[in-house]
Amino acid sequence: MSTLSNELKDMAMETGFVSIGITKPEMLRDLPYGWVGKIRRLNNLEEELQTVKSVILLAWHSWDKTFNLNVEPPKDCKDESHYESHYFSDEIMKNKAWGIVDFLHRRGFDAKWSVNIPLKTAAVKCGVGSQGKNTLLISPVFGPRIKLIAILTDAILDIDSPFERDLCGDCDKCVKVCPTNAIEPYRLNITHCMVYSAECPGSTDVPEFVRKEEQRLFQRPTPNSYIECTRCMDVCPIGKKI
Ligand code: B12
Repeated sequence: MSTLSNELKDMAMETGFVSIGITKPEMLRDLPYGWVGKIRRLNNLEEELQTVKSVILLAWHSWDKTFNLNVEPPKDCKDESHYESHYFSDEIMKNKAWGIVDFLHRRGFDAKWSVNIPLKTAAVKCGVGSQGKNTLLISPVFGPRIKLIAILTDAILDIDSPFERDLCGDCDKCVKVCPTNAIEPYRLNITHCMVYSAECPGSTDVPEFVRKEEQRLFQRPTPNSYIECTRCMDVCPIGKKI
Protein backbone atom coordinates (compact mmCIF):
# COMPACT_ATOMS: atom_id res chain seq x y z
CA MET A 1 0.00 0.00 0.00
CA SER A 2 1.26 3.49 -0.84
CA THR A 3 2.65 5.57 2.01
CA LEU A 4 0.03 8.28 1.45
CA SER A 5 -2.92 5.84 1.66
CA ASN A 6 -1.44 4.42 4.88
CA GLU A 7 -0.79 7.84 6.34
CA LEU A 8 -4.37 8.93 5.59
CA LYS A 9 -5.85 5.83 7.18
CA ASP A 10 -3.71 6.22 10.32
CA MET A 11 -4.60 9.89 10.53
CA ALA A 12 -8.33 9.20 10.16
CA MET A 13 -8.23 6.62 12.97
CA GLU A 14 -6.28 9.04 15.21
CA THR A 15 -8.88 11.73 14.46
CA GLY A 16 -11.59 9.44 15.84
CA PHE A 17 -13.09 7.82 12.76
CA VAL A 18 -13.70 4.10 13.29
CA SER A 19 -13.64 2.81 9.75
CA ILE A 20 -12.06 4.10 6.53
CA GLY A 21 -12.39 2.83 2.98
CA ILE A 22 -11.11 4.17 -0.30
CA THR A 23 -12.41 3.78 -3.83
CA LYS A 24 -12.08 5.41 -7.24
CA PRO A 25 -14.77 7.37 -9.15
CA GLU A 26 -15.29 4.62 -11.76
CA MET A 27 -16.67 2.40 -8.97
CA LEU A 28 -19.34 5.00 -8.11
CA ARG A 29 -20.76 5.75 -11.54
CA ASP A 30 -24.16 4.01 -11.07
CA LEU A 31 -25.04 5.39 -7.63
CA PRO A 32 -28.46 6.98 -6.88
CA TYR A 33 -27.60 10.60 -7.73
CA GLY A 34 -30.35 13.24 -7.94
CA TRP A 35 -33.19 14.27 -5.62
CA VAL A 36 -34.21 12.11 -2.63
CA GLY A 37 -37.82 13.05 -1.96
CA LYS A 38 -37.87 16.83 -1.49
CA ILE A 39 -35.00 16.76 0.95
CA ARG A 40 -31.65 16.64 -0.67
CA ARG A 41 -30.06 16.54 -4.08
CA LEU A 42 -27.21 14.05 -4.16
CA ASN A 43 -24.46 15.31 -6.44
CA ASN A 44 -22.24 13.27 -8.67
CA LEU A 45 -18.56 13.32 -7.80
CA GLU A 46 -17.40 15.84 -10.38
CA GLU A 47 -20.08 18.31 -9.27
CA GLU A 48 -18.46 18.15 -5.85
CA LEU A 49 -14.79 18.16 -6.98
CA GLN A 50 -14.03 18.38 -10.67
CA THR A 51 -10.53 16.90 -10.35
CA VAL A 52 -11.60 13.90 -8.22
CA LYS A 53 -9.48 10.73 -8.56
CA SER A 54 -10.12 9.03 -5.21
CA VAL A 55 -12.97 8.92 -2.70
CA ILE A 56 -12.23 8.33 0.98
CA LEU A 57 -15.23 7.16 3.01
CA LEU A 58 -15.07 7.78 6.76
CA ALA A 59 -17.35 6.32 9.43
CA TRP A 60 -17.75 7.88 12.86
CA HIS A 61 -19.30 5.98 15.77
CA SER A 62 -22.38 7.93 16.91
CA TRP A 63 -22.87 6.33 20.29
CA ASP A 64 -25.27 8.83 21.85
CA LYS A 65 -28.78 9.89 20.87
CA THR A 66 -27.95 13.57 21.20
CA PHE A 67 -25.68 13.32 18.16
CA ASN A 68 -28.97 13.24 16.23
CA LEU A 69 -29.91 16.72 17.40
CA ASN A 70 -31.11 19.01 14.65
CA VAL A 71 -31.24 22.76 15.30
CA GLU A 72 -33.52 24.59 12.91
CA PRO A 73 -33.66 28.33 12.16
CA PRO A 74 -36.19 30.30 14.25
CA LYS A 75 -39.68 29.89 12.76
CA ASP A 76 -39.97 33.67 12.20
CA CYS A 77 -36.60 33.96 10.44
CA LYS A 78 -37.30 35.73 7.17
CA ASP A 79 -33.76 36.80 6.32
CA GLU A 80 -32.28 34.15 3.98
CA SER A 81 -28.72 35.29 4.73
CA HIS A 82 -29.14 34.30 8.39
CA TYR A 83 -31.01 31.09 7.64
CA GLU A 84 -28.88 28.40 9.30
CA SER A 85 -29.64 24.89 10.43
CA HIS A 86 -27.22 22.55 12.18
CA TYR A 87 -27.12 18.82 12.53
CA PHE A 88 -24.88 17.92 15.46
CA SER A 89 -23.14 14.81 14.08
CA ASP A 90 -22.49 16.50 10.72
CA GLU A 91 -20.82 19.39 12.54
CA ILE A 92 -18.58 17.01 14.49
CA MET A 93 -17.61 15.02 11.40
CA LYS A 94 -16.91 18.10 9.28
CA ASN A 95 -14.53 19.36 11.97
CA LYS A 96 -12.73 16.02 12.06
CA ALA A 97 -12.60 15.76 8.27
CA TRP A 98 -11.09 19.26 7.95
CA GLY A 99 -7.81 18.03 9.46
CA ILE A 100 -7.49 15.38 6.77
CA VAL A 101 -8.46 17.81 3.98
CA ASP A 102 -5.89 20.28 5.28
CA PHE A 103 -3.22 17.55 5.34
CA LEU A 104 -3.94 16.78 1.66
CA HIS A 105 -3.87 20.48 0.75
CA ARG A 106 -0.49 20.88 2.43
CA ARG A 107 0.80 17.98 0.33
CA GLY A 108 -0.29 19.86 -2.80
CA PHE A 109 -3.47 17.88 -3.52
CA ASP A 110 -6.96 19.16 -4.22
CA ALA A 111 -9.39 17.87 -1.57
CA LYS A 112 -12.85 18.54 -0.18
CA TRP A 113 -15.13 16.88 2.36
CA SER A 114 -18.67 16.11 1.25
CA VAL A 115 -21.97 14.91 2.66
CA ASN A 116 -23.66 15.53 -0.70
CA ILE A 117 -22.87 12.25 -2.48
CA PRO A 118 -24.79 8.99 -1.81
CA LEU A 119 -22.73 8.00 1.22
CA LYS A 120 -24.26 4.61 2.05
CA THR A 121 -23.85 3.07 -1.39
CA ALA A 122 -20.38 4.64 -1.65
CA ALA A 123 -19.46 3.10 1.72
CA VAL A 124 -20.42 -0.38 0.45
CA LYS A 125 -18.10 0.12 -2.55
CA CYS A 126 -15.32 1.20 -0.16
CA GLY A 127 -15.71 -1.98 1.92
CA VAL A 128 -16.98 -0.22 5.06
CA GLY A 129 -20.10 -2.42 5.43
CA SER A 130 -23.37 -3.58 3.87
CA GLN A 131 -26.70 -1.81 3.43
CA GLY A 132 -29.13 -3.39 5.86
CA LYS A 133 -32.87 -3.99 5.80
CA ASN A 134 -33.30 -0.52 7.36
CA THR A 135 -31.34 0.72 4.26
CA LEU A 136 -28.64 2.08 6.59
CA LEU A 137 -24.99 1.25 6.26
CA ILE A 138 -24.20 -1.52 8.73
CA SER A 139 -20.62 -1.82 9.94
CA PRO A 140 -19.74 -5.38 11.01
CA VAL A 141 -18.26 -3.90 14.24
CA PHE A 142 -20.55 -0.95 15.11
CA GLY A 143 -23.77 -1.90 13.33
CA PRO A 144 -25.72 1.06 11.87
CA ARG A 145 -24.72 3.38 14.75
CA ILE A 146 -22.24 5.20 12.58
CA LYS A 147 -22.37 8.42 10.58
CA LEU A 148 -20.66 8.87 7.25
CA ILE A 149 -18.69 11.58 5.49
CA ALA A 150 -16.58 11.47 2.33
CA ILE A 151 -13.38 13.20 1.29
CA LEU A 152 -12.86 13.66 -2.43
CA THR A 153 -9.32 14.26 -3.64
CA ASP A 154 -7.21 14.30 -6.78
CA ALA A 155 -4.56 12.17 -5.04
CA ILE A 156 -4.38 8.66 -6.52
CA LEU A 157 -4.77 6.27 -3.61
CA ASP A 158 -4.92 2.48 -3.15
CA ILE A 159 -8.49 1.28 -3.27
CA ASP A 160 -10.29 -1.21 -1.03
CA SER A 161 -12.54 -4.09 -2.13
CA PRO A 162 -16.32 -3.60 -1.97
CA PHE A 163 -18.21 -5.21 0.93
CA GLU A 164 -19.91 -8.33 -0.46
CA ARG A 165 -21.75 -9.92 2.49
CA ASP A 166 -25.33 -9.31 3.70
CA LEU A 167 -25.14 -8.78 7.47
CA CYS A 168 -28.88 -8.92 8.25
CA GLY A 169 -29.70 -12.59 7.66
CA ASP A 170 -33.15 -13.51 9.05
CA CYS A 171 -33.31 -10.55 11.46
CA ASP A 172 -36.15 -8.08 10.83
CA LYS A 173 -36.13 -6.10 14.10
CA CYS A 174 -35.74 -2.75 12.29
CA VAL A 175 -38.72 -3.50 10.04
CA LYS A 176 -40.93 -4.30 13.07
CA VAL A 177 -39.82 -1.42 15.33
CA CYS A 178 -40.77 1.45 13.01
CA PRO A 179 -43.89 3.14 14.49
CA THR A 180 -45.11 4.21 11.04
CA ASN A 181 -44.20 1.00 9.17
CA ALA A 182 -41.93 2.93 6.83
CA ILE A 183 -39.52 0.04 6.28
CA GLU A 184 -39.79 -2.95 3.99
CA PRO A 185 -36.63 -5.05 3.92
CA TYR A 186 -33.93 -3.00 2.10
CA ARG A 187 -36.40 -0.26 1.15
CA LEU A 188 -37.66 2.86 2.90
CA ASN A 189 -40.96 4.53 2.14
CA ILE A 190 -39.47 7.98 2.60
CA THR A 191 -42.70 9.95 3.11
CA HIS A 192 -43.72 7.51 5.88
CA CYS A 193 -40.46 8.04 7.79
CA MET A 194 -40.95 10.45 10.74
CA VAL A 195 -37.54 11.98 10.06
CA TYR A 196 -38.71 13.07 6.61
CA SER A 197 -41.86 14.48 8.20
CA ALA A 198 -39.79 16.50 10.68
CA GLU A 199 -37.33 17.72 8.05
CA CYS A 200 -40.12 18.75 5.63
CA PRO A 201 -42.68 20.45 7.94
CA GLY A 202 -44.64 22.05 5.09
CA SER A 203 -44.58 19.19 2.63
CA THR A 204 -47.94 17.82 1.46
CA ASP A 205 -46.62 14.32 0.64
CA VAL A 206 -46.52 13.24 4.31
CA PRO A 207 -49.65 11.30 5.44
CA GLU A 208 -51.54 12.76 8.42
CA PHE A 209 -50.90 9.71 10.63
CA VAL A 210 -47.14 10.11 10.11
CA ARG A 211 -47.28 13.80 11.10
CA LYS A 212 -49.24 12.87 14.24
CA GLU A 213 -46.75 10.18 15.27
CA GLU A 214 -43.84 12.55 14.63
CA GLN A 215 -45.49 15.23 16.83
CA ARG A 216 -46.17 12.65 19.55
CA LEU A 217 -42.87 10.77 19.55
CA PHE A 218 -40.09 13.22 18.69
CA GLN A 219 -38.08 14.66 21.56
CA ARG A 220 -37.89 18.47 21.34
CA PRO A 221 -35.37 19.86 23.83
CA THR A 222 -35.98 23.50 22.74
CA PRO A 223 -38.56 25.23 20.47
CA ASN A 224 -36.11 25.21 17.54
CA SER A 225 -34.59 21.77 17.93
CA TYR A 226 -35.50 18.10 17.83
CA ILE A 227 -33.73 14.76 18.17
CA GLU A 228 -34.24 12.65 15.06
CA CYS A 229 -35.78 9.22 15.38
CA THR A 230 -33.20 6.42 15.47
CA ARG A 231 -35.38 3.43 16.34
CA CYS A 232 -34.30 1.42 13.28
CA MET A 233 -30.66 2.08 14.23
CA ASP A 234 -31.01 1.46 17.96
CA VAL A 235 -32.70 -1.93 17.61
CA CYS A 236 -30.05 -3.48 15.33
CA PRO A 237 -28.22 -6.22 17.24
CA ILE A 238 -25.00 -5.92 15.23
CA GLY A 239 -22.24 -4.25 17.24
CA LYS A 240 -24.62 -3.38 20.05
CA LYS A 241 -22.25 -4.05 22.98
CA ILE A 242 -19.63 -1.55 21.78
C1 B12 B 1 -32.05 11.62 2.13
C2 B12 B 1 -31.61 11.04 3.44
C3 B12 B 1 -32.57 10.69 4.37
C4 B12 B 1 -34.04 10.68 4.03
C5 B12 B 1 -34.33 9.44 3.16
C6 B12 B 1 -33.66 8.15 3.70
C7 B12 B 1 -33.30 7.14 2.61
N1 B12 B 1 -33.23 5.88 3.03
O1 B12 B 1 -33.07 7.48 1.47
C8 B12 B 1 -34.70 10.63 5.44
C9 B12 B 1 -34.99 12.05 5.90
C10 B12 B 1 -35.99 9.83 5.56
C11 B12 B 1 -33.56 10.08 6.27
C12 B12 B 1 -33.73 9.44 7.47
C13 B12 B 1 -32.70 8.93 8.22
N2 B12 B 1 -31.40 9.13 8.02
CO1 B12 B 1 -30.66 9.91 6.41
N3 B12 B 1 -29.79 10.52 4.88
C14 B12 B 1 -30.24 10.88 3.72
C15 B12 B 1 -29.08 11.14 2.75
C16 B12 B 1 -28.93 12.65 2.58
C17 B12 B 1 -29.24 10.43 1.41
C18 B12 B 1 -29.71 8.96 1.49
C19 B12 B 1 -29.81 8.32 0.12
O2 B12 B 1 -28.81 8.07 -0.54
N4 B12 B 1 -31.00 8.09 -0.35
C20 B12 B 1 -31.19 7.61 -1.71
C21 B12 B 1 -31.76 6.22 -1.72
C22 B12 B 1 -32.04 5.83 -3.17
O3 B12 B 1 -30.77 5.43 -1.23
P1 B12 B 1 -30.98 4.05 -0.43
O4 B12 B 1 -31.79 4.11 0.77
O5 B12 B 1 -29.56 3.67 -0.24
O6 B12 B 1 -31.77 3.15 -1.49
C23 B12 B 1 -31.18 2.04 -2.00
C24 B12 B 1 -31.56 0.80 -1.26
O7 B12 B 1 -32.83 0.92 -0.68
C25 B12 B 1 -31.40 -0.18 -2.34
N5 B12 B 1 -32.49 -1.13 -2.46
C26 B12 B 1 -33.74 -0.91 -2.81
N6 B12 B 1 -34.41 -2.07 -2.84
C27 B12 B 1 -33.51 -3.04 -2.51
C28 B12 B 1 -33.68 -4.40 -2.39
C29 B12 B 1 -32.57 -5.17 -2.02
C30 B12 B 1 -32.73 -6.62 -1.89
C31 B12 B 1 -31.30 -4.56 -1.76
C32 B12 B 1 -30.11 -5.33 -1.37
C33 B12 B 1 -31.18 -3.17 -1.88
C34 B12 B 1 -32.29 -2.45 -2.26
O8 B12 B 1 -31.37 0.46 -3.60
C35 B12 B 1 -31.67 1.82 -3.42
C36 B12 B 1 -30.94 2.59 -4.48
O9 B12 B 1 -29.54 2.32 -4.45
C37 B12 B 1 -27.88 10.53 3.54
C38 B12 B 1 -26.56 11.30 3.43
C39 B12 B 1 -25.91 11.07 2.12
N7 B12 B 1 -25.38 12.08 1.54
O10 B12 B 1 -25.87 9.94 1.63
C40 B12 B 1 -28.37 10.48 4.99
C41 B12 B 1 -28.01 9.26 5.80
C42 B12 B 1 -28.29 8.04 4.96
N8 B12 B 1 -28.97 9.30 6.89
C43 B12 B 1 -28.52 8.82 7.98
C44 B12 B 1 -29.29 8.61 9.15
C45 B12 B 1 -28.54 8.24 10.39
C46 B12 B 1 -30.68 8.74 9.13
C47 B12 B 1 -31.68 8.47 10.25
C48 B12 B 1 -31.33 7.38 11.28
C49 B12 B 1 -32.03 9.78 10.97
C50 B12 B 1 -30.94 10.34 11.77
N9 B12 B 1 -30.97 10.21 13.06
O11 B12 B 1 -30.03 10.90 11.19
C51 B12 B 1 -32.96 8.11 9.46
C52 B12 B 1 -33.02 6.61 9.10
C53 B12 B 1 -34.12 6.27 8.14
C54 B12 B 1 -33.76 5.09 7.26
N10 B12 B 1 -34.02 3.88 7.74
O12 B12 B 1 -33.22 5.29 6.17
C55 B12 B 1 -27.04 8.45 7.86
C56 B12 B 1 -26.93 6.94 7.79
C57 B12 B 1 -25.72 6.35 8.48
C58 B12 B 1 -25.69 4.87 8.22
N11 B12 B 1 -25.28 4.10 9.20
O13 B12 B 1 -26.06 4.46 7.18
C59 B12 B 1 -26.64 9.19 6.53
C60 B12 B 1 -25.59 8.48 5.68
C61 B12 B 1 -26.14 10.58 6.96
C62 B12 B 1 -24.70 10.58 7.45
N12 B12 B 1 -23.96 11.61 7.12
O14 B12 B 1 -24.23 9.72 8.12
N13 B12 B 1 -32.35 10.25 5.64
